[in-house]
Amino acid sequence: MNMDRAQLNETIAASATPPGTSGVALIRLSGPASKAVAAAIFRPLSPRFPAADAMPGYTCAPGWMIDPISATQVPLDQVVLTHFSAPHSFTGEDVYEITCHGGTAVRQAILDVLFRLGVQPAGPGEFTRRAFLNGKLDLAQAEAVMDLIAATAGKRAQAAARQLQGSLSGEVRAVRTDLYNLLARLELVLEYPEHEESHDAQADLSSGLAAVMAQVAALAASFRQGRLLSEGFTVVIVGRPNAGKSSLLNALAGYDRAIVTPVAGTTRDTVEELVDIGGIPVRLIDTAGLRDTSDLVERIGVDRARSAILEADLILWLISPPDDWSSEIFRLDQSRVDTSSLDEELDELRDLSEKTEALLLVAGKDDLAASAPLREWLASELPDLPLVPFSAQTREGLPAIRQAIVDRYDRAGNAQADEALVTSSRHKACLDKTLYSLEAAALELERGDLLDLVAALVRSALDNLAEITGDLVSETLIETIFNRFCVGK
Ligand SMILES: Nc1nc2c(ncn2[C@@H]2O[C@H](COP(=O)(O)OP(=O)(O)OP(=O)(O)O)[C@@H](O)[C@H]2O)c(=O)[nH]1
Ligand SMILES: [Mg+2]
Repeated sequence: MNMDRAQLNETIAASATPPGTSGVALIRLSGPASKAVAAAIFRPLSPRFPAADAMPGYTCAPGWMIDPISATQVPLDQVVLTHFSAPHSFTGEDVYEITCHGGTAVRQAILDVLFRLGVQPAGPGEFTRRAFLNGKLDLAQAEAVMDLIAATAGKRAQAAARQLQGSLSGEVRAVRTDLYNLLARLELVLEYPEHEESHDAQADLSSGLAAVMAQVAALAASFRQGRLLSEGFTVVIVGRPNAGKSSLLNALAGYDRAIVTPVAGTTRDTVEELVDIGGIPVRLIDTAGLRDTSDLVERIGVDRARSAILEADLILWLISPPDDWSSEIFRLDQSRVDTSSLDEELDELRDLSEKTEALLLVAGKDDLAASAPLREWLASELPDLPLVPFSAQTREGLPAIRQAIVDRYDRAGNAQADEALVTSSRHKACLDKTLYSLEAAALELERGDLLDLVAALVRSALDNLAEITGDLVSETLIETIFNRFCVGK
């Protein structure tokens, strides 16, 4: 068996399915030697099926994996081999995918044979990196592949699929074309300042530049919503000890994530859980009940709760009937309600509602008799705050809380299904730099005497945009991006 060393060195393999036991697993082989390697290790099941190196692209064949180096050539596994012929493959190279049985030993035996033949183990993201370097995907699309794999919630997966389809790249390219046109006209004015067209050109250029800036600004603004998909929409549950915060977290998470007890001060540290609510990846954070305390551990917990409030995209403030409002009192005489224990909390809520709109009041333990007067009292004291009654026992109010989370997300933006949504902070930073260069260009253009500088600024904006699609990126940046991938992708 003769195989080219140099070609083998550029040929990679890895398991594309996760470690552990599964029905089947997928091993990918890509590179210039993959045809020779596949032919050496694959025996078609019957003469009806072609040898690996005779398979046309986009076809598959059943057969046995063997170890061509061993004398006995005992079969390792029965597999299905799929071939993608260069350049019509994911990486753009000759690719073979081995669908083998998903046992740890079987998978490892096949990989061992490949590596012993001289194939290199693929690094993280190496298949996608090759796809990018061979022009099969641009950088934003390659990053979308990673997002698709990472997505745990529907809307994030949808946004990644749109990006893979080229929604963001398309918009960026359209903006770049507009900028190239502007640059061409600008250079005409620079070259022939006396040309009659040059006199009207300035106003035209200004309005052209303004239009491009509006497009870039709109894309950058979509990150307000896009960020919520990539980083998770942070919902923080706060309130006094024993209000039922952990019970609310558990109800939203769908299982007993946090400890619930009748002891006030059960939750000390913040408890976090990632859940999918209406397709949105939501980071739910349960916190220690807010109160003054001499307990050192609890005090740190309360500080953490207060910092969590600051990073919340939505605060669920849970307030439940105080323990001393026994149902007996209400049945006998509702006028005996003593709200003084809630005064301080009311002040805090009023303060907070002036600072943020992302606040939803949840009237907890709505199954208790004391809940009706609490709700009435809250509605009269805080008429402008949205209020949802909730009971962890009856689950009443849960759909309304879920809906409030979705509404809050929707209010962050209004991404239509076909619009590009910027979900990556790297893309957002590139757009911000672009906008900064364009704003400076617009200012210079208005002054009108340094048109060279305007052209230079527009060129730098073009470079900033090219970083998004990877038309202009450094080796280091490519390295950083693809190293975040998993092996086998
Ligand atoms: N009746 C009723 N009891 C509830 C409800 N939610 C919670 N409780 C009870 O209230 C007590 C405290 O509940 P938790 O969920 O632990 O309250 P918490 O706000 O997390 O308390 P800390 O962690 O101590 O701040 C427990 O005994 C719960 O069973 C509810 O909707 N109705
Ligand atoms: Mg708790």
